[in-house]
Amino acid sequence: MNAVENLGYSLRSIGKIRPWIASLKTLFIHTDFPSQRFQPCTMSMTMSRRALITGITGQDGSYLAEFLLTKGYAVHGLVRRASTFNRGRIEHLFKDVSRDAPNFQLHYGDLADSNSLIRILTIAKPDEVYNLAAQSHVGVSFDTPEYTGDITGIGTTRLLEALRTIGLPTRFYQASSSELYGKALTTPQNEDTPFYPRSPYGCAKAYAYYLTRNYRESYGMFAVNGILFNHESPRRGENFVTRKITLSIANILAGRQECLYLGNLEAKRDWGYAKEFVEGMWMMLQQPVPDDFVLATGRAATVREFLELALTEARIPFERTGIGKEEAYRDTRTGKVIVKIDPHYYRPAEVDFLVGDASKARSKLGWQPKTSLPELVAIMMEADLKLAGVQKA
Ligand code: NAP
Ligand code: G4F
Repeated sequence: MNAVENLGYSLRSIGKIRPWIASLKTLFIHTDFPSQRFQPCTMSMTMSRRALITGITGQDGSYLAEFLLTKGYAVHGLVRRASTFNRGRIEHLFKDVSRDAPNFQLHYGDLADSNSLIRILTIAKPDEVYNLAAQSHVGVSFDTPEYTGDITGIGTTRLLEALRTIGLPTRFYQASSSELYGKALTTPQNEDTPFYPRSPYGCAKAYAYYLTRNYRESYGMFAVNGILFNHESPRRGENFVTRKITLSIANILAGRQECLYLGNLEAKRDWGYAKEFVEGMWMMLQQPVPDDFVLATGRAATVREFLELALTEARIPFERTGIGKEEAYRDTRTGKVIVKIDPHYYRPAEVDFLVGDASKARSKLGWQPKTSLPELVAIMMEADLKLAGVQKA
């Protein structure tokens, strides 16, 4: 059964299990006592726990779905309709779906559509919601500020309000971002560092961050923010800088691409491995009281350093020429220029330097990143070489 057929099956099977869901209704009675709303319902201790992931087709959503399935969760995912296939990262998860006990179901919906959120929450009745869906590209948010605000900001309101309206005692995770710190006022950044967002994306995430806290304080909801620094993987979107670099290098070696065009090489980021970060999201929802946490590696590197690590990993000998917009990287074996600057990729306002302090997550959650930056580059480079069907130079 492929992913599309499976969604059809999932939607049909929901119809079949509806009476069963209705019989569970009393287990999710809304209570006015916040402390009681933090208690998991008795039934879900004996049954598999249920999670809803928005953004399940994205990098983090796909790793989180895998992680929760291995923990025995029934995983529901919100997917939006696209004219092109957008389930490549989760297609492999359909293999083990049993018709009698589906543990992985997708539902059509959109963060722009409140009714779809209410419908999906009513069907899935999740113990935990992970709100990972967003227009997540910082550069693109300058071109689509209103849309980014609608999905990345107001989308969170729609989901929290749907949960409040239905009255589920669900625990809620909001995918907050180190982009909140923007033009960072202190280094390294932790949970107490003031925000200074530098893009429509950062502003939308700031709104969603405060709204999540507001629902926690106003309605006693178990709603938390994970303030995550950049995390990458072979599943990273192809127009984020790390993946753009590893995929382009592989395509250049395969003879499918001449040159890699980049913007600001001096920006510094705290890059971790996405697979390790999704575990931290889950840990935040298992705490006795809701709280916000930073997840980061605590080390920073420039885009240039990432690029040079990737070229070295692909065994391409290189030399740098020119400065500023004229800067270029030449493959010294072939003499060809393989990296150039394209100012098109400069942003109207840049975030120059982010590095996180995750000591609170380490002491309270026991969360710790394990993969070093060179190891991460090697993982991504190897995956993209395999995808392009080439060996190192
Ligand atoms: P991603 O790969 O870009 O995935 C974004 C997901 O959101 C995709 O599944 C996308 O669906 C979905 N989506 C977009 N618009 C939607 C809409 N209107 N309705 C429903 N779904 C929608 O992002 P990611 O890297 O996994 O990041 C996950 C979350 O963490 C995002 O909120 C991001 O802003 C945040 N974050 C990421 C990082 C990082 O370094 N990766 C760091 C901090 C915070 P399609 O597949 O259909 O496009
Ligand atoms: O890879 P990026 O697009 O990631 P950015 O802007 O840091 O945002 C990512 O991390 C955030 C966490 O801090 C998330 F919240 C967000 O959703 C996203 O996942 O750009 C990284 C840096 C920037 O300084 C950018 O100007 O790389 C620089 N850069 C240089 N050339 C480029 C390029 N970025 C992109 N995307 N493409 C380039 O060609």
